[in-house]
Amino acid sequence: MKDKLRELKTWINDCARLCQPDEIVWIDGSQAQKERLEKEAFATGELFPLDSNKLPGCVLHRTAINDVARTEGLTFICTKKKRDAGPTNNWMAPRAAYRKARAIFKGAMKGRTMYVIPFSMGPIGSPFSKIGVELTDSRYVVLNMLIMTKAGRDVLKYLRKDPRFTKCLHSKAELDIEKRLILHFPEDNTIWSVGSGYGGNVLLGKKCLSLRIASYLAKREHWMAEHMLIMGIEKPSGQIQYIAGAFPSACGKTNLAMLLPPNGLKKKGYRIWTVGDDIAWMRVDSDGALWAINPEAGFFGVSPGTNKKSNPVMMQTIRKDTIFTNVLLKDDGTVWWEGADGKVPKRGINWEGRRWHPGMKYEDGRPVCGAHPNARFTTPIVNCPSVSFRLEHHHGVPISAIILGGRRAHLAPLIYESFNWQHGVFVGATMASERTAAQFGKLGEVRRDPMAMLPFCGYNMGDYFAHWLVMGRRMKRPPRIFHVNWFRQDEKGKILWPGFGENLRVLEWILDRCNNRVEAKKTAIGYLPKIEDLDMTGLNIPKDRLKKLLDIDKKDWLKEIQSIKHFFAKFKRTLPKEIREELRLLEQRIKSNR
Ligand code: GTP
Ligand code: SPV
Ligand code: MN
Repeated sequence: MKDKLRELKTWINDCARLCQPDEIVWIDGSQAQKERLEKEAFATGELFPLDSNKLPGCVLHRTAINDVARTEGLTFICTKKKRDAGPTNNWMAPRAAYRKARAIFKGAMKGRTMYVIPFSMGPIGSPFSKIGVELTDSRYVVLNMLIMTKAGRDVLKYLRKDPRFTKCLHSKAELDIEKRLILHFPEDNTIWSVGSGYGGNVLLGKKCLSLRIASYLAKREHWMAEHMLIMGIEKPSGQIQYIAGAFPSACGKTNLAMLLPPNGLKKKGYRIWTVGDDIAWMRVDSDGALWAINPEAGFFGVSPGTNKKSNPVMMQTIRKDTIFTNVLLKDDGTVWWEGADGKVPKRGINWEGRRWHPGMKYEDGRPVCGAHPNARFTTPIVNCPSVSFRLEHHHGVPISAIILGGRRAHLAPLIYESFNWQHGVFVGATMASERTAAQFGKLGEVRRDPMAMLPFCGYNMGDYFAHWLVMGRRMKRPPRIFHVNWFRQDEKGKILWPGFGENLRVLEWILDRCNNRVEAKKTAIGYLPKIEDLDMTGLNIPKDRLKKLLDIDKKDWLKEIQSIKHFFAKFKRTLPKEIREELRLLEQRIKSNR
């Protein structure tokens, strides 16, 4: 038995020699150990308890002020050849990367405990799943990983059967942005993260393993690891169809995954089942269709803007067993964020740990927020009232449609369908969105974000597009690919579409298309709905606004084509010729008004 874990133990010893923790503690997944860690974290100030009547099992955490979102500039793909990381990733040679990080890891855990977290992404023991082990000196990381993954002793059983695992090493070190690195070594199945305490940088099972490393493995093993929500839509007949949706960070995956049917459509009797809100692992099954699992066990969702109106299902989910990060602490031991339900509190302690009141300003006049715009909650998926009964099924769910989208104030209509899989891959490859608070950088700037994977693809994105094309050929019944835009604005900057629950009206059309139940209008960019085919019962939107939402502006599209050309130029010869051809065809169709 012992032998089977030899590789694991040798690696732990090597890391301990480097980081020099005072002690090593194995995470067993028990309630008793979790409570002990919480108590210790209260004592050190890593966590704050919240009111146990109003928010049972909930705690608050604050990150360092310069450590509130993923730092994409400090995130690297470390492959032997630079070409294999591709033009959209930061690259470092593995030897140089290990050397640089080792200097920061050296002695970083002195005076601290190193926790060993064995975890499974996906149901333990499913052939779909992947195992990782994270070493960390952060109790906050341990407590989050216990929610976000299947972590603990049970995982070791499977490691004894198959000793392969992703080696994940994390240390907060000094939480110094100058000494922060998020390194991926796909060729070694290894992740090293140092100098950060923010979720996306340090919960190494999430973006680092389940997207960057997994996307690399997926290409080799012929499956797909995608930044997608997964949801089921049940009709009154009992038929459930599943869709997967890729939207960039903070563009609405969580909201859509647990949508509540709007009043006007209630009498149709739809029911929504949530499978996942962030990551989908998808394979072609023996029936020739694409099947998906959510490898995660929790949600790490954006707090600001979450309320009973925008996401009532999530509001029910986060009433217990939740870790709140960077929100406002109220006097009564509960929490608040901008866009929460109820009145704005008169005072509190904000995400920076400062005494806060509404209207407060920094010296330079900027408003002081109660919660950071990228404040998040970590909450178990099983607490979600709409959680899918197929969550644990080792086959996952069959995907009928893939929807892609971003924040586009202009250009992209509310909804369109691609002509076929290859055209759909082109639509995905040319996705773009305005920057949000989920990543460091200038808000609002439009950036290309293919398949919402720009920050998460663990290899050359040109090869990634080619992989999508290959996957399409492997499927007998590939899902249809759609593009949506909930964020289109009028000339005055007002968002035209009410969004949230009302998005079901668009999903209805998508499913009707998948079931061959509705005709569409063929346009230069794809198939668009006829206005009368969108069920607007109970929603008062003037016809000319709907027209605007579905409008294709030739001038804007010609500009877009230039911008796409500019983006594609980066890929040189790695851009698949099929994708280049799709761009040529689009330009031709737009110019000839087809
Ligand atoms: P990550 O967790 O970062 O991957 O993000 P996500 O894609 O899950 O984003 P989330 O669902 O948390 O959405 C974040 C923001 O999008 C919030 O500010 C929401 O208010 C807004 N949002 C979500 N759905 C809609 C919609 O249909 N319309 C509009 N206008 N805003 C929306
Ligand atoms: C995202 O930014 O896409 C997230 C949050 O889902 S994080 O885990 O920080 O990446
Ligand atoms: Mn995400």
